[in-house]
This record gives sequence, structure tokens and C-alpha cells, in this order.
Amino acid sequence: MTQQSSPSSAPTPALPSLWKSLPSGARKGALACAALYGAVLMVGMLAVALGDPNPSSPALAAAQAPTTGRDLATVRHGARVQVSSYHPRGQHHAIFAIDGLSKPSDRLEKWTSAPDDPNPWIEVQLAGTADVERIELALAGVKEHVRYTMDRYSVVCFSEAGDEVHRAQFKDNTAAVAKHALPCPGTQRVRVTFGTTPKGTPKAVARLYEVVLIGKPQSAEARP
Ligand SMILES: [Ca+2]
Repeated sequence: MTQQSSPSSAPTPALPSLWKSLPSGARKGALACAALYGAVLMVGMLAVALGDPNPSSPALAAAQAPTTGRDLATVRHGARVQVSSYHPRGQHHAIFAIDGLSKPSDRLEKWTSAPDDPNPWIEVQLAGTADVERIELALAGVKEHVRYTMDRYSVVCFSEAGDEVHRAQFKDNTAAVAKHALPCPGTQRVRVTFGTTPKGTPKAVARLYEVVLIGKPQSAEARP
């Protein structure tokens, strides 16, 4: 009598064998991805090592920048991010605020400011000059208790020359995803500054899952 083994009991191929079994193109692609990831990581580590108190995230190529009103504040579209501080005991890197995920699967994937930063700010630098029309902030309420949702903040748009294009002040926000019209033509960077509450209270640090800036690129370098 012949006994058949079930699919679940089939031996798992050893990793080296699996690697060898991959087509040459797939192996080269995997190596290229690993090299790119390593390069980005090295640039980030170098920025920290040089001691810049507010280092910017590395800029990636804006290969798929939109030409119509879409989110320009993502790594995918060449945006970079800079913050006033980050929480020393968390792994809440600022780049989580421009990764394109407003509601990630994990609460780790957010930017959190330092407890001793009374006016934490985050600044998104676009791939080029753009006409920004709207901002959306995915705050703590998208993944955490609403009491951690920041209620007071200002938004300032700057031109490439550093001139202030527009300034807006918001208070009493209760929305997990705060949405505001932002009449900001000719804008290259947008800074959001949060108002915090005393140490030990829910809003003592800023928690931000995503910044969305809807607009249209002006400059040639922001287009494909
Ligand atoms: Ca995000």
C-alpha cells in the first residue's frame, strides 16, 4: 500500500537551494534592492553621525511625480522631511510621516517628538515648487485613543527662496484626520508646528502618522 505525504509535511527547501533555483534576473533584482536599501540606510546614519540637530531624510528620485492634484508629500514623489526632535525612547522615525500610509498596521509607524520639545515641528520639503491646495494630517486618533490627537497647530508654506507664502493657525481640532484648505501657490516646503501640553499629559508630545499635501507641481524637476 502506497502512503502519500500531506502537503504540510513536505520538506522545506534549504535557503541556498531556493536562491539557486531563482532565475538569474530575479537574483540580480534582489541584490539591487538590497544594495539600494543599504545605500539609503548609510546616508541616514551618516547624517546622524555628522551631528546635524535637524537632519533631513534622504531624497529619493521623483520618478513618479504626479502632474495633477495628488499627494506630493511622499517619499515616492521625492519629498523629504525634517523635524525639530524625535522621541529618544521610541522608533518613531519622521520618515513614517511621508511614507504614504495614513493608517498603518502598527502604531510604531509614526513620528513622535521629544518630551522636552515645547514646540515640535515637522517640515516637508517637496521635490520642487508646487501649487499646494490642501493639507491632511493623520493624527494619533487614527490608531490610538483620541486624547492623544493634537488639537493646536500652525501651518506655514514657504517658497523656494524662503519667503512665507501662507500662514494658518488651527485650534480645537478633534478630527483624527484633520483636513484644511491650503492656498499655497509656488510652495517648496510646508512646516507644521504643534502646540503641546505639560509633561505627563496626553498631548505633551506630537504624534503624527502622515502629512498629505495635495497639489500640482510647477517646476520641471518635480515632473517625471
Ligand atoms: Ca505614514
